[in-house]
Amino acid sequence: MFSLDNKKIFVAGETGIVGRAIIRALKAQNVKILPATHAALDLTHQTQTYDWLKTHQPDIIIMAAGKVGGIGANASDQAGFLHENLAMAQNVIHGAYQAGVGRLLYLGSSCIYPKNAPQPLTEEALLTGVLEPTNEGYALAKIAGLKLCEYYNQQYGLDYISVMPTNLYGPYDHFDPHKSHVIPALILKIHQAKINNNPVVTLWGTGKPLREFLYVDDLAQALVHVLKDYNAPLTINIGSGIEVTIHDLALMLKQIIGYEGAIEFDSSKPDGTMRKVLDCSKINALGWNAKTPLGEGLSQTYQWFLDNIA
Ligand code: GFB
Repeated sequence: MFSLDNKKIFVAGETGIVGRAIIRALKAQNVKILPATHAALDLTHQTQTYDWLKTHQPDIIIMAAGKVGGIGANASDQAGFLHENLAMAQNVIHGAYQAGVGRLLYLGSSCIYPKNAPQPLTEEALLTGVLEPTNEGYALAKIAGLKLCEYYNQQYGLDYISVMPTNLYGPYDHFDPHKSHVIPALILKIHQAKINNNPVVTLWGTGKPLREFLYVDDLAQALVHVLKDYNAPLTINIGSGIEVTIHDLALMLKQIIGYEGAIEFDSSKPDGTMRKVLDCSKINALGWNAKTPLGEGLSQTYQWFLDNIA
C-alpha cells in the first residue's frame, strides 16, 4: 500500500472532464494539489514543461491532459491528435524523469487496442493487430506514451503506470455537434430537437455499435485506488462492464431529456469500431468496481448540461 499523505500531486489537464473529476476525488485525501492552468503551462512546449516540473517537484503526476474528441474530431484531424498528444506525453514523461518524479499515472484510452482483438479486451491485446482507422493518430500517440512509461520503468527503475479507461462521460464534458464524444453530442442534439420542436433527430452511423461507458467520478475513484494499491509497472484497464448499442443509448437519452420526436440514423456517417469492452479483472481484483448505473450517470450529466450549457 502506497500512502498519499502530504504528497504533492500535479494533475496535468486540471480543467478537463477527467482532471476535474480527479481533483474532486483527491480532495477527500490528505494531499497537496499543485495548480497549473493551461494559460500558465503549455504541455506541448518542451522547455516550459521541463522547467515547470523541475521548479515544482511533484511527488506524483497524473497525466490526464490531452487533445480529445469523438469520432468526428479524431477522423478529421489525425495529424493534430497524433502530434499534440505525442508532444504532451513526451514532455511530461521525460520531464518527470528529469525532475526526479518517482510515480506517474499516464491515462490512455481503450482505442489503443486492435480493432479486431478478442472482446473483452485484455491488457495483453496491445499491438497484436491493426488499429481502428478513425482514431489511429490518437491511439498511436497513446501507445507511444504507454511504451515510454514502460521503457523508463525498465531503464531507470521508476514507477510510471499506464491506465486505460473505457469511454468516459460526465460533468464538464465538451458539448459540440461535430467534435464531441457520443454522449455529449447526443445530449446536445436531442435537447435542441426538443427545444426547437423538431419531429426527427438524425444521429451518425447505423446505431448498432456497442460502447462501454464509465462515469468520470467512478474513473477518479479507480485512479485513487491504483495510486494507493497498485505497484506493478504494467498497464491496467478501467471499465464499467456497462455496454449499450448507440441506438439504445439514444433511446435512454430521449427519455431522460423528454423528447417526443423520432430518432433516425444516417449510415453514411462512420460507425467506428463495432465493439470495445474492456476486461477489468486486474482492477476488479484490487477491490474497485464502477458504482454509477448508466441511467443515473446520464441524468446527472444532462442536469449538468442544463445548469451550465443550455
Ligand atoms: O464517442 P464516440 O464519438 O467515439 O462515439 P468512439 C462514436 C459512436 O457513436 C459511433 C455514434 O458509432 C458513431 O457512429 N454516433 C452517433 C455519434 N451519433 C453521433 C454523434 O452525433 N456524435 C458522435 N461523436 N458519435 C472515440 C475515439 O471513439 O473514443 C477517441 O475516436 C477516444 O479517440 C474515445 O478513444 C474514447 O467510441 O468511436
